[in-house]
Amino acid sequence: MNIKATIFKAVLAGLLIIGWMSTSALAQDNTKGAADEAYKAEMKKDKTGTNPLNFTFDVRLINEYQWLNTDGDGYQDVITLDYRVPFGKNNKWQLRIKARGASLEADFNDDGIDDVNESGFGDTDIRFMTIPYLNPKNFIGAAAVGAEFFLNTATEDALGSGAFSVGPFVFLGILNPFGPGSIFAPGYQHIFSIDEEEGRSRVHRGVIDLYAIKTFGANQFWGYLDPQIVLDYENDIEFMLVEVQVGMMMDKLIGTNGHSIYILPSFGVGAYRPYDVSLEVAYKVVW
Ligand SMILES: [Ca+2]
Repeated sequence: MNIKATIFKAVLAGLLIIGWMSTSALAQDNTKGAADEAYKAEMKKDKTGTNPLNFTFDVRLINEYQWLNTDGDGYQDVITLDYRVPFGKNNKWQLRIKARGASLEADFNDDGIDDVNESGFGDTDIRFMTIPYLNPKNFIGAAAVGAEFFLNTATEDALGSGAFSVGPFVFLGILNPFGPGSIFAPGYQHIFSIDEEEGRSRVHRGVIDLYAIKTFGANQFWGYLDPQIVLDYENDIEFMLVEVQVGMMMDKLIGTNGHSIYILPSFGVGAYRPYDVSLEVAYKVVW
């Protein structure tokens, strides 16, 4: 059995179902408006920046340190500036920009000599997203779609993909599956390059994302689990990344409005994992 073909068909079927839901959502019942308003009011109080359906102004400064899956020693430190802004009529759209600086040091063949030792700017991602379907009363409360553009901005070959890629994506929002303040958001993103630098590989991969979040204490604390299955169609390999995040609002400690911090360990699974473990810390401001 070809697992990738099966997954691809399942994703296509999912997209068709979402399309059908979006259309049928046009035939709204009278109570839907009230439920939508209640949900939106609830989201307005949430400054954790953890609900992917909640379009806020949002800036994050993130530092991630990765212990790479190389035969010899390999480390990468990535600093990311992540900025999100709602736009369009009724703020129906969200724009997210991620710009990176990276420092990479790796001995691929374990001869004690670094094969790469570079630092500079990394690639930049720009993502557009909207929520064509929202019905908080239903089991599947929302469906989001969008596209991410991966720009080839790295100043050193080792720090980027060497390609311009596009990644359309879709995810569902199952609201409050583990009690109030929780969301399960399974999604799929299909990423492919449309232009590569000479000598660089094509990019063609899929990412199955299984994001599950719960907030506690009236949106003061949160924890999430985000397993991601990466299907590299170009190289015919798979691996998995499992992210775990715990975070807390800082407002009551330092008298701010919408400031928070989090820590995010991530674990690579499978022979082709890019890193064994990574540790991310971030400061975030939501308004
Ligand atoms: Ca080496």
